[in-house]
Amino acid sequence: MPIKERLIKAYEMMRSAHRILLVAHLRPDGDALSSLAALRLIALSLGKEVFVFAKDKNKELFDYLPGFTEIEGDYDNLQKAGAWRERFDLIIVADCGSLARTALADEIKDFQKQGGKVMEFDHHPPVDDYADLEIRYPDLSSTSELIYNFIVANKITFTRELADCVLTGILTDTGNFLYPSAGDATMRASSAALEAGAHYAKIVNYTLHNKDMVMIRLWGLALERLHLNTRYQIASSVLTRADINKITGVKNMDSAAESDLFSGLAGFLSNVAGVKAIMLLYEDQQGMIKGSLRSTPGGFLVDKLARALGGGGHERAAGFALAGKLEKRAKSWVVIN
Ligand SMILES: [Mn+2]
Repeated sequence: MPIKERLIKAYEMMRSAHRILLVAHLRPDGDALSSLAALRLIALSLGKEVFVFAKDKNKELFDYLPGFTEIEGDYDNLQKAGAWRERFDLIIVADCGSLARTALADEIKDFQKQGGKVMEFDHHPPVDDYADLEIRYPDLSSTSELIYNFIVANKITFTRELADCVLTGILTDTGNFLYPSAGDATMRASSAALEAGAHYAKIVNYTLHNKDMVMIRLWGLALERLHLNTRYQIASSVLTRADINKITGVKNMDSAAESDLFSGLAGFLSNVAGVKAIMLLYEDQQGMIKGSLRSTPGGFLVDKLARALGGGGHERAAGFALAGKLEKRAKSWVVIN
């Protein structure tokens, strides 16, 4: 089904629902919160009852988003009000590659068994196939950009409040337009948001200052290890599983959260001047080495290199996985089997 048809179908599903539960991934980032805030406004404008949930929401970050205080972060409060199937007839999951990351996997499966419908808006690569209507576009910068497409396809009035949501999500997931994921369509969506009156200064202030301590420490170590291969003009860095476990203090970080974290870091590293590309290697929890490749402005395209290493992706942002471990030698890091 082409994207436009899917987006129109999604709006029809929202219109025919009465009580909608909106869910994003746990510890929601700006894109997840913005997507929820926008979908909530749209559902309310259709006269629906809405409940919004994202486990462990940070109560301070992005608190200017419309309806921010209506986003419930406490699992117990979500459960309090009784049987799900009676309370909701549609669940919309946003910005969440895996069902587990909703923190509601059992509840959602149960809800579907009882005839409830689930819809998904996302830009992550697929993990679980569960939604009755899946709207997944990994080419887009953010779920918020997808929501913008949803607004346009259904001729929903693009209010200033919706514009704030769309711009916040895009800026969060593109590192303020710095990552290669910010394509032409992203820029057009952002300019539409600005034209609709989005509060640019306020939003940028938030999206620039949203890095938590764990992220900054990981970035710090990656920067410290940044190494230049003068022959190929590639800057690279490595993070071992031991580094990641030590800094995050989490033994089993879920793979979607981890891939968000490292794609942000790879995007940030792609701002290094004077090199053609960057490569970030880290050990994942399955004993594989994940590689993220990003081309720098004016650098070379990285999709072919990724494919040569058994991976894939886009011209400016690609990746691969290798079996093995990272080991430190006297002068450099090597991949061993
Ligand atoms: Mn996102």
